[in-house]
Amino acid sequence: MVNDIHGELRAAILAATETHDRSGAVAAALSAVRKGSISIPDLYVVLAELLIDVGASWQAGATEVWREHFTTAVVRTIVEACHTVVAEQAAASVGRTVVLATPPDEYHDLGIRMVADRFQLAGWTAHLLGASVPAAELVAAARELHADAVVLSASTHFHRIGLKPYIDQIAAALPDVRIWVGGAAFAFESQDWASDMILDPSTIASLAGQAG
Ligand code: B12
Repeated sequence: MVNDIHGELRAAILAATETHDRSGAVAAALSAVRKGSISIPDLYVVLAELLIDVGASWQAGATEVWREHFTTAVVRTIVEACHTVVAEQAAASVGRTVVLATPPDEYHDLGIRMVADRFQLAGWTAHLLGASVPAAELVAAARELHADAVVLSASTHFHRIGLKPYIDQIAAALPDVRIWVGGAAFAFESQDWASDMILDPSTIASLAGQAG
């Protein structure tokens, strides 16, 4: 039943993007969330899977690059349109603050945008800095915003490797701040990483005791 609803919503969003109907895609997603047919985290799983499929289709030469970009842009609009619902549905404050970003030159930022909402829903104060943030800027933000945790995302092998020296700088400057990582680059290769540093999104609701 739940999978039917997810499948129907995915088909509606896909049909709208195929006819270049951004407003229709946003309306389908928001109405499902507002009706309670799907939770925000589950909507984000549907959107992520849709983008992975569109990316695979582009890689196979079946989808032109502009269509992949267009779908990404529509998904971004849906996620931003969910902001008021996220604020309404957020749990009571757990008194913890997280700063989220991607490291320099890592421009895949939709995943970390979704993760920021999952922290907010779990009662955290979540400050998303966005993509390609230099270490010194991240440290300055974490200090000023009194962060208990820094959460970073990498989507490519290249940026996962670059995260190591980046994290070393952040950890040296912020020894009391918890650092977690995640993203598509960790899905298949993470053996060089301490397992308690790689964050499983399904555990976000129970993390407050592990930071700060
Ligand atoms: C959209 C996209 C782009 C867009 C990004 C737009 C943007 N602002 O985000 C653009 C066009 C800019 C782009 C560029 C490139 N891309 Co690209 N891109 C994609 C695509 C199609 C979708 C990515 C996406 O948004 N997915 C949806 C989001 C929601 O999923 P996600 O990021 O995985 O996040 C989910 C989870 O991973 C998790 N998550 C994410 N971060 C974190 C962090 C934590 C802590 C936790 C707990 C969880 C978590 O939460 C999300 C929800 O479930 C993928 C295809 C794919 N298979 O993923 C390729 C892909 C990621 N790109 C790839 C590549 C190679 C590139 C380029 C190098 C291409 C090029 N030759 O120019 C450049 C690099 C740009 C750069 N310097 O960063 C490769 C990476 C291969 C690899 N493993 O190294 C992929 C996999 C395509 C492929 N099959 O080759 N890309």
